[in-house]
Amino acid sequence: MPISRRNFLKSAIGTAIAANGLTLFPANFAFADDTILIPSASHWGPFYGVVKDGKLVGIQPRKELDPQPTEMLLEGLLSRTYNKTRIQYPMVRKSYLENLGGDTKPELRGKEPFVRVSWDTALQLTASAILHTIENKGNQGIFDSSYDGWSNTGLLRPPVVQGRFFNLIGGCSTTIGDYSAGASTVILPHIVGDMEVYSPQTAWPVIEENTEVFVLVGSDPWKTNRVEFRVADHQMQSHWLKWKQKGIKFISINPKRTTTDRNLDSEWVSIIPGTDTALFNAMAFHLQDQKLADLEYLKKYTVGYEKYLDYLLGKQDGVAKTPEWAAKITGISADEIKKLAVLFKTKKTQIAAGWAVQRADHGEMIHWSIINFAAMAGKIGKAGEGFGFSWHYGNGGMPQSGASLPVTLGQGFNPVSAGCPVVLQAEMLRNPGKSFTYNGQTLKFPDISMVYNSGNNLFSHQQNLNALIKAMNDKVETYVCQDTWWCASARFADIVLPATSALERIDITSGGTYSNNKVYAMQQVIEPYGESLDDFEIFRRLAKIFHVEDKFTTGKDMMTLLKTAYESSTAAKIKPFDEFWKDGVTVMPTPEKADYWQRHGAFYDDPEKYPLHTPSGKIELYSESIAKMKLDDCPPVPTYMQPFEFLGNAKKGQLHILSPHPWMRLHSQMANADTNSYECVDGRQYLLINEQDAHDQGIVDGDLVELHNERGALLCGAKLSKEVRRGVACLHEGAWLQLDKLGRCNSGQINIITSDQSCGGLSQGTSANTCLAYYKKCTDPCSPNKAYEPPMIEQPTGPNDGSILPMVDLNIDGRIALLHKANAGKAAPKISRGQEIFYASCTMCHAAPNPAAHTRAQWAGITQSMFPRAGLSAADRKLVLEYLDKHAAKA
Ligand SMILES: Nc1nc2c(c(=O)[nH]1)N[C@H]1C(S)=C(S)[C@@H](COP(=O)(O)OP(=O)(O)OC[C@H]3O[C@@H](n4cnc5c(=O)[nH]c(N)nc54)[C@H](O)[C@@H]3O)O[C@H]1N2
Ligand SMILES: Nc1nc2c(c(=O)[nH]1)N[C@H]1C(S)=C(S)[C@@H](COP(=O)(O)OP(=O)(O)OC[C@H]3O[C@@H](n4cnc5c(=O)[nH]c(N)nc54)[C@H](O)[C@@H]3O)O[C@H]1N2
Ligand SMILES: [Mo]
Repeated sequence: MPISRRNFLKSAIGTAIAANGLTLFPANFAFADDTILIPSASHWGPFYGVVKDGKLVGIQPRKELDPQPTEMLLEGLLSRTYNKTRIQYPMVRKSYLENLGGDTKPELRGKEPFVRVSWDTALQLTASAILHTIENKGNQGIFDSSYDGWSNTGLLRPPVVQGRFFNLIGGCSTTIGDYSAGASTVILPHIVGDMEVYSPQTAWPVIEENTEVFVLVGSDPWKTNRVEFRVADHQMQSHWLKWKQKGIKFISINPKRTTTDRNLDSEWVSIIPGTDTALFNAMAFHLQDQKLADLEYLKKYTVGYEKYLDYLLGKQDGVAKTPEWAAKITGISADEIKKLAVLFKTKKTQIAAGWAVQRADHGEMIHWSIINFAAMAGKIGKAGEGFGFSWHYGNGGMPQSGASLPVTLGQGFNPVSAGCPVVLQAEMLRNPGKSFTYNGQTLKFPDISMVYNSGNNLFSHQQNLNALIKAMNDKVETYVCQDTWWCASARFADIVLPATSALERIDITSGGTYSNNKVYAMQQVIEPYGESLDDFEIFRRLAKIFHVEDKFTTGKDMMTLLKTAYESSTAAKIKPFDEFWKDGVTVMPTPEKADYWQRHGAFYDDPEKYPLHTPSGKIELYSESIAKMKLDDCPPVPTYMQPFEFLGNAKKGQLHILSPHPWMRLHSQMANADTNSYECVDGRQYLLINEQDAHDQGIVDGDLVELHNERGALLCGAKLSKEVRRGVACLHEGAWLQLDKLGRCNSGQINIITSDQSCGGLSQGTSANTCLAYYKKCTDPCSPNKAYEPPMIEQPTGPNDGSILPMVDLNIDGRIALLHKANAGKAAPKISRGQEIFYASCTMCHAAPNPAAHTRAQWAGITQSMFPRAGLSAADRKLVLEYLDKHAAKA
């Protein structure tokens, strides 16, 4: 039974125990002589791999660095390493191999067996497909779907090396924009001159000293800080608990109560999903109505107040945005809205919003409406007050060390400029050449016939998976997936290249996303599993086939690259590389003044000297730049617009299904680990559903539930709760896809029912949280969930290792020679040092990999938090800014 096992593990955590082959070691455990400890680091935290006879037998946390290691680190990492879903050998889908160059029957993807082949064969087939695409469509015909997927935490993680390889052979089409905060990263530079979502937050001690009310808007830091894009170390919890003890009042605006709320005793303000913009506008209206708006602040720090007021008062649409108006939309009473507005105005208030609110239809509006409210209340930049959109992420609020981090090989410059917003992949495949808008530009979809995916799980993270599968099968001739496990993205592929897990290779990384105060060694803990190869090595071999190996590696091996990277960072001044490598970590000091840092504080103190990087230098309550774009769905003030699906237009029998990020996984990562099963109901993703809603359909705790709408259907397990709003249910994203014979996802993968309509024409971000579905008790499951089983595999008919090449002469060398000949006349573009550094280091920091994506002023704002994340020295920063200045969009 999952529950009793978890309790058992919890109670036994103080001693070394063995249960079902799983061993936990406490921090001070004394090991026998035949056991070695090898330091490494992961998204889940820093650790020692405990190795005996060359086998990983356990994970020992590093409590001195991470006071609260999660079960994902302690148990999940081990159980997924030797999981039956590891990909052991290169594989090719049967019909693809048998009908090479002919009808490869893409409709059988995910349904037929794979055949084991040798690395040579797999890479020759991959190279041939790349060449075939370039010969027929040019480099733009290849789509790198890897965006900045989560994969592992190393410097040389798959999206980096994949980008680097393709850019050396003429480039490829790529994704545009960001998944996590796609709407806000585009709009906020227009409003406050920074993306805000990836920026440092006011330092923890400043909150402790000053703040009286802390508002969480769709934010659950206890959960989302469990993992980190680099290395989680769970520093935030003790500070937040101190705030609670000190008497800071926490208010949580959310359709569900969260773990954070339980830890902080937050007051729960239950809201109808997708309506927060109406709430903040109504609170702004109330400040105006009660003569509580801070007019002096508005005059000194903002522009556009009059125009925003026109909207609030309903000058154009005849609808005043009163608390009564918002009460009907949000499900929060008018009295409560008024009370909150006055409380936030009269107390020292910090408003912390998460990102799920903007992964929804009209996602561009929500953070903006919070900013306008906070400005009207006169808060932004005052000690402990204002807004912050990254409290829930990367230890937001941790004082900043100011250290520079290791920098190594980057993606380099991509000669192909075509791309596709992350969520519009299926639409792109269906509509080559069709135009779309993005941040005021009109761009065209490329014509794709090959997709290469490494280190991200697109058959998990993309919305409307049925549409994606169809578009892939109709349009994509070859789909290559390079992954470590048999997740759905690998199962649906034609060619599968097994990557080692991060425990089976070397790399380095850093910790404390916003503090940047640690550099970690990722030593190789165990030998590669099966025939898997490092991502770097896979692309090095491909680069060799294409005669660009020297450029790919710069003539250096991994260890030399890592050492050079380390030596470029502040860490090298503290500890020499060899010592660092042995210890596994170098901690860099944080200056005391970092404890006093207030977000937007300099602007508040002296707006003339430290203007925001907006056209006006101030907070733009109304944006002229947005107005000029004339987008129907992105007006120039933060406007509440009815989402395409929400409870306000739901049919009887429908629920609003939210897809929060999972507690016990990192998206789809660890879905195959034992730890995931603790949360599952009968092996499937659980659905958190309101007791009354469950009762209406005769559903009891633990029942199998079917969710369905016009996009698809899935099966999941009911967990009844009072802590989720009526009409709303939560299904964590990231379950692995397994379609049953009725086409329903048997595992509970949310994206079979979500929409791939973007949130709006400005940003084309995802609208994943805008989703209605019918629900019922399921009485006809076809089988248990088989998502976490390996696929069918056939042994090849030739020698056992599959080393025979198919009967077709691929003529790789001849075709590459032709390609080089065709390109011979073209001079290589001259690249400035600033451009080189930008493409090497900055483009992996969530900023658009294109200098024309932002104006000069916006870059000046964005780079203030981008440069520290990229770990650039002062001299390099200057060079990059010079490059960006030259190529930025016109204001
Ligand atoms: N409905 C819904 N959908 C969402 C979201 C939502 O809120 N709701 N959130 C969205 C967001 S914000 C994000 S960031 C995305 C996340 O989407 P992804 O970044 O795709 O998420 P992961 O599941 O972490 O996928 C990482 C993949 O890399 C593989 N991998 C791990 N290590 C290695 C390695 O060393 N080498 C290689 N080659 N592969 C490796 C893993 O097996 C896994 O398949 O999902 C998005 N999708
Ligand atoms: N454990 C864990 N941590 C993670 C991740 C993970 O997969 N697992 N993923 C990481 C990544 S890539 C990202 S992008 C971040 C995501 O960070 P977020 O996007 O902030 O996280 P979510 O869990 O999607 O949503 C946070 C809260 O928003 C609430 N919410 C949803 N819709 C609404 C709404 O309309 N109004 C209001 N007021 N609230 C709403 C949800 O109920 C949830 O409690 O987390 C990161 N951290
Ligand atoms: Mo994300």
